[in-house]
Amino acid sequence: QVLLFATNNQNKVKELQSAFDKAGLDIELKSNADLENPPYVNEKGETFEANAALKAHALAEYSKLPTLADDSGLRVDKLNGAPGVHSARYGGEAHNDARNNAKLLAALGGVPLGKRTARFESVLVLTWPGQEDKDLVVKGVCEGEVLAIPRGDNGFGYDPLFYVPSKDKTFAQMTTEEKNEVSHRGKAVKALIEKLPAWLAQ
Ligand code: ITT
Repeated sequence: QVLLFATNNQNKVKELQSAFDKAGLDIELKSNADLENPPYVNEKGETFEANAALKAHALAEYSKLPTLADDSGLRVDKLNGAPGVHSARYGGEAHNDARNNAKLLAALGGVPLGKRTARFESVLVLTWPGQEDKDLVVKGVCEGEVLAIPRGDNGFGYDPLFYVPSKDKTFAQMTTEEKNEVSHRGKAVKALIEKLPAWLAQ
C-alpha cells in the first residue's frame, strides 16, 4: 500500500518512516518530493487541524493517493500560545529555523528557567481522495521547556531549544527513535498506526 505524506519537510518524513519501520508496517511512504509540481497549499487555517486538513485534501486530490498531513507547532505559555500555527514562519516570511529560534529566544528574553514552559502539538489528518467524510484525525502533545541556550545537533526547527524533563534532553539531543517515544508527532503517529489497518480496509 502506498501512502502519500503531504509535506515538504523531510525531517517529518524521516520521523514517520522510523515509526512505521518500528511498527513493522508494510507501507510505502511517499512525500511531496516524489511528485511532479505538487500544488502549493496556503495554510490559512487558524488551527493545526484545519491546516493539516487543507494539506491532506489538496494533495490527495492531486495525487489520487490516500494522503496524510501533519500540522504542528510550539505553544509557549508566557507568549500566550505563540508561535502556534505560525511556528514555521515565526521569524519572517520564509521558513528559516535559525531566525525562528533567534526570535523565540528574544521573545523570552528575561524569563527564567522554570517559567519557560511550552508544548509541541501535532495533528495528523489522513484522507481518501474525494471522501473527506472518512477523514481520520489524531493528535499528540509533548510538554517541555524552552531553554535559553541551544543543546544538541539532531532534528530540525526548535529541537535544540525544546527540553523534555522525562528524558533530561532536548529533542536535538535525541535519536529519531528516542524523539518518537515522547514527541507530539511520535504520539500522534502511534495513535494513527493503531487505527490504520481498519481505515485502509474500509
Ligand atoms: P509542511 O507544512 O510541508 O508539512 P512545515 O515545516 O512548514 O512543513 P508546519 O506548517 O506544520 O510544517 O510547521 C511546523 C513548524 O513547527 C515547523 O516548521 C517547525 O518550525 C515547528 N515544529 C513542528 N514540529 C517540530 C519538531 O518536531 N521539532 C522542531 N520544530 C517543530
